[in-house]
Amino acid sequence: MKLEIETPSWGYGDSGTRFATFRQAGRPRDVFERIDDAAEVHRLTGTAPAVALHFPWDAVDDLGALRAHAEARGLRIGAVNPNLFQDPDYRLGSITNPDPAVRRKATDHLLECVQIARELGSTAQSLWFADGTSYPGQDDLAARRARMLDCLGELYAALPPEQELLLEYKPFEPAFYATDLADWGSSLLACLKLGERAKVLVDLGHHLHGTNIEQIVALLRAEGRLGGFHFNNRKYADDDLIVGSVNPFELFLIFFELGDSLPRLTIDQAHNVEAKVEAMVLSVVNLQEAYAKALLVDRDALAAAQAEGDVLRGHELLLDAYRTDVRQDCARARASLGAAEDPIAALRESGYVQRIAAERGTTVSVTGGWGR
Ligand code: RM4
Ligand code: MN
Ligand code: MN
Repeated sequence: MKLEIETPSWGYGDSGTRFATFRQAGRPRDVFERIDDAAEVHRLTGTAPAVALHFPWDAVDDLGALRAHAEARGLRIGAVNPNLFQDPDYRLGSITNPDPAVRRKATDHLLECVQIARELGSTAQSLWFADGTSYPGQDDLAARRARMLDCLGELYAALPPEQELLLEYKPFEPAFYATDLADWGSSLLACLKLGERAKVLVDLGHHLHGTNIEQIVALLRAEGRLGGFHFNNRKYADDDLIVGSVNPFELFLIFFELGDSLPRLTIDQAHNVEAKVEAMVLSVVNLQEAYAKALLVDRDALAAAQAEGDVLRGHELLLDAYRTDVRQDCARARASLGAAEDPIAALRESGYVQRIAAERGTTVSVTGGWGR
């Protein structure tokens, strides 16, 4: 009942692979319609009351009208995500770019997003940088990091007290040799330099294979520096698939490590071929079930087994919770939140998808392109 998930405005828009973008009928034409879709996900699931925004993808002339639109639909604005990866000026990086004029431009965008967040009532800057180099020798790695810390320091100094700074890492893509914030350690060290309101954001698609993500979660949580998540799932790289679709056990273990102190929980998905609203609903339902299962772990028995050094008892206690069918409990929780017992069936019966397809068609938005 307490779970709250932020869904991403960009997850409702068209996205694609390197090879093609398939336009879907009914895809939102602007941020107002993206918010309408987010409201539909919240109506069905009861636990998606916030929508994370991406700028300039979600830029509007009247931020007050945008905020009012969200609030009228029972939503609040979640994290603000500045975009420093599409402007041609950022070809060699944004806040690590060797050219001071480009770094100035990038930092100004970050500062602009602080003001946008203020006006929208958002309490977080969620930062991901595509910065990195593709070849050894392309740039000075230490100098790039120093430039980055400089720009982030200026941003942090401008943050109002209600806003936190979330720093996301990713090992590769689009840079293929050295990403400037490649792992949790690189992000954490930067956060420690910046200040208490700087925290690490863990995106489940941003690790090399074999990385124990739940252990990273435990470590950052213990250090008080776990800022939040970008939930999605992957088989190979940063696939941005539906949460819990490939590795539901990992998702359960992450919630187990979180215990009852939940940080900001955001979905970060790209729906290339699947129905977008339904994909988001399924992700929220999968999050609800993973969390419910984690709440079922008998922590007293677990502590006793661990104290006794009983290797498999603790493991069995986790499996016991994971194997419990929580679907009816979650359905009841949703019903008491005023949402749907079976959100996918309710979505399909509601005619919402057909309605938006008829109203919005497949028109390309004025701005067009990825994430919009
Ligand atoms: C990146 C990263 C960011 C997201 C962009 C669209 O890989 O996950 O969080 O904003 O994709
Ligand atoms: Mn992400
Ligand atoms: Mn990603």
